[in-house]
Amino acid sequence: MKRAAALASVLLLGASTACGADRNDAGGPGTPHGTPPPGGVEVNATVREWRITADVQSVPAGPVKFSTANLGTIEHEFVIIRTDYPDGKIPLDGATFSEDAPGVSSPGEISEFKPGTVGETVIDLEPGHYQLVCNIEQHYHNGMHIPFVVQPA
Ligand SMILES: [Cu+2]
Repeated sequence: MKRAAALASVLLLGASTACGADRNDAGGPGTPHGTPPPGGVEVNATVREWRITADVQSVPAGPVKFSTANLGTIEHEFVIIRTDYPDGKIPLDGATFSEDAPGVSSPGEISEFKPGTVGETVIDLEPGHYQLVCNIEQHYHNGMHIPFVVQPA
């Protein structure tokens, strides 16, 4: 949402074959990800029906680059939610939850992106409890959420 969303980009999967287990491809041509923000960290995540994964469950506060692959068959989004609600327990308002309800806020997201693509965004995160979710109708209810913690730097 807001300013962070403007930084989000979507890349085609397969255009990033240089990004393998070896993260040592920073800056090379044709390597759209694998480059953490200065002083920050990168989180590699996936979305699909009806599951979200991330390669780390916590990061230090500061700039965090999310690179999220859509491995499903339909569009998904990837929303960073700050909340103290337990994982999966944010109260729904119909088929989604309000991202600015009491006790819920979103410092950023990758808005809906297509199957077979990778979305990216860099977000400056403060210490706290978070969830990484898809808030398309019914997707949170169907299981697209995981807990995420930002530690004091
Ligand atoms: Cu979804």
